[in-house]
Amino acid sequence: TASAALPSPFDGDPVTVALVRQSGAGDFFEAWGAGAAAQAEFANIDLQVTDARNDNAKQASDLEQAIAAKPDAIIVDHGQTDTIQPLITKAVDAGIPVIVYDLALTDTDGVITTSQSDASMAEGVLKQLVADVGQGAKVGYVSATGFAPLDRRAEVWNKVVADNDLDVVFSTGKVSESTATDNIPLVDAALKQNPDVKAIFAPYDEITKGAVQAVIQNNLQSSVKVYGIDISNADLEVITAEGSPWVATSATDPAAVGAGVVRALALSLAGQLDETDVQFPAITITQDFLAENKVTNVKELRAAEPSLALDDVVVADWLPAVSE
Ligand code: SR1
Repeated sequence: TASAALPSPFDGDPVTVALVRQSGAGDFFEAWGAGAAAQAEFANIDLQVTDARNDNAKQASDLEQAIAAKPDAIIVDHGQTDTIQPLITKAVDAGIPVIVYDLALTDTDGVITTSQSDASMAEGVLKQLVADVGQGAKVGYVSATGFAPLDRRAEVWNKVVADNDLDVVFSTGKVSESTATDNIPLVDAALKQNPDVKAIFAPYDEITKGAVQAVIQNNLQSSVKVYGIDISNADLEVITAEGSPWVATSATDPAAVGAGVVRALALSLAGQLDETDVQFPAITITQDFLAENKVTNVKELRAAEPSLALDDVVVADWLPAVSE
């Protein structure tokens, strides 16, 4: 229940919001969607969700249909600039408020943009990588291009590689509806060619899990460390397993971020959002921190790191952070 009465336009019939997603698959996206739904329910928002399952043409057609339905607002979660930008412009021209999460736009006029602090996430975990394996070490990179957060993390990676003379002996990776499984054979092949690699940067937890599995099946877990991004219960199980090569990750609580995106939209519709770009801060989590604090799941991590709740980010008396 709200501690303060909801302001207009949330004080009458439910506010209709279309959430147009590129994909809802995987730990991060499932938790993000649940957080968005919980915050929407709190704010009297009727959230109508479409999931394109990584089919960019379908996401474009989902967005076309959302615009035609004239909702009170649209949230676009991830997407390809080429296919989505023209439709964002169309929605703005039609007077529909639009907020995007993790989407690179060429024209942000009239749009609220949101993301995690991707640069600091990558910096946090790569600082640990360089401290662990040293300058000039042989390293591997597993990611994909064309996804805004991965492209932002790649910029940091390229700089860290150059600044520390890291020897990148392989670059591979893909995003799909089965990202973890699909990356295992890619990293497996790369490791068979380069068994002397010292570290792998795999900056998306589904990809990280695939990389970890490939390291283990090549029996390289004592010589290859893996650095990831994101966190979930399944990830924590992998990181905290005895002898796991996944030694550090930078993360938000994805449910808190999904909720935060809905709050940013709600504040904007109420005329109370002062910014047009909202960044959700992340933390870097090491295997040692988890062991010291006896953290084995997200609930325990939230207790150990209360800042993950984002309960001071885009909030109001009438709109506290609600992600469960
Ligand atoms: C395919 S892009 C995957 C990333 O987007 C989210 O924001 C998560 O952090 C994930 O790593």
